[in-house]
Amino acid sequence: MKMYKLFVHFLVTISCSFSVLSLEVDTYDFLMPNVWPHKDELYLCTPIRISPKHNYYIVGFEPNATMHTAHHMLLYGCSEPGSNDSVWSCGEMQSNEIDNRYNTASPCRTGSQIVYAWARDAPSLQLPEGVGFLIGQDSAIKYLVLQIHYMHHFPENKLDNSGVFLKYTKTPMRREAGVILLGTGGVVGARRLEHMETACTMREEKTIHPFAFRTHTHALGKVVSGYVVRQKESGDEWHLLGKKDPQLPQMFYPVTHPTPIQRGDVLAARCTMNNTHSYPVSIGATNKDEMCNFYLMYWVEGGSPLQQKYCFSAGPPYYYWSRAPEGFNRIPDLEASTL
Ligand SMILES: *[C@@H]1O[C@H](CO)[C@@H](O)[C@H](O)[C@H]1NC(C)=O
Ligand SMILES: *[C@@H]1O[C@H](CO)[C@@H](O)[C@H](O)[C@H]1NC(C)=O
Ligand SMILES: CC(=O)N[C@H]1CO[C@H](CO)[C@@H](O)[C@@H]1O
Repeated sequence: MKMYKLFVHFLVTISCSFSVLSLEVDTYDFLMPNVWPHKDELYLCTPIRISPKHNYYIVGFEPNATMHTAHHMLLYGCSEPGSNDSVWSCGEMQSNEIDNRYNTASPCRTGSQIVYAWARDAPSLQLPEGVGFLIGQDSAIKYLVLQIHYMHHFPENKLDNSGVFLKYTKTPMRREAGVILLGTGGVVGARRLEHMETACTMREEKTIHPFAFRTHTHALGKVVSGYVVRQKESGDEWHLLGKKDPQLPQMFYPVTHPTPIQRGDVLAARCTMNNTHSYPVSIGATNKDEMCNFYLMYWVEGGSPLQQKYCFSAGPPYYYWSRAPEGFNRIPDLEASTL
């Protein structure tokens, strides 16, 4: 018996070290090129172009930043970057203020998707074993763009090169990672507690394995929750994928139920917004507007991720789960809006 255990242990050790050996992982230092954050609340972006002649798989992210400089970092995959500059100002919340130092553009011009998020005081997420983000030749991701939010300006002559060390390999990974973004349009009426909701039935012949989620709103968001809904004769089953207070660091957290999602299942998300203002607030890109986003990160076995990258609804007052074409029942009204 002892021998057997030892043997098993030996086998496991060997196969582990083999997979580590056969997987040649390199590191790319993706860092800000000595930028000077000259004012408060500055978002800066810097790009890298991926060689279009090769496939690469990102298998890990190691933040190289200190929390008193970078408030958050986001890594975007793009088909085209927002600018051809080596650094540009890329706040999600565009203001009308003209920046005299950096040109202003969004992180991506086309094909935007978030592949990594880091926020201060939060642990970094590791991709599960055998999972990689495909970039380059056979991927829509031709560029990676690093966005850093500098909350406070730097003194004169002090430069920053925070960023992320990308762990990547050319060895094909059997599990490809992908992200689907659920979100809404719409308006939150004055002094109103509102539900911004969306849902989409999965139509592709693929099984996706969710492993992480990220929520995003501006100031009015209280709770953001995401579900997979299985519609059965006996009633809808709502399985929670994740739920978060969007005022906490907005990074990827492990999903609550890593249940495989198949064709016919429905993905659904709700943002509970509390508008304490005396005026309505709409979904939009400035800091006076709101957002309602739930990102789901998943892997697929032996194939490409979903072609569907987004699941958006018109939001309130036009769309609610209770009036959705799926004809939902057993909506977890309380659970979806409380932490
Ligand atoms: C970047 O340069 C390329 C090639 O000159 C051009 O096609 C593209 O439009 C430029 N992108 C931006 C955002 O200006
Ligand atoms: C919404 O905001 C009001 C005013 O601050 C507060 O009294 C109320 O408890 C809030 N509701 C929720 C659900 O957060
Ligand atoms: C902020 C931080 O951790 N910076 C480090 C990033 O990595 C380089 C080495 O590549 C260090 O010198 C920095 O101190």
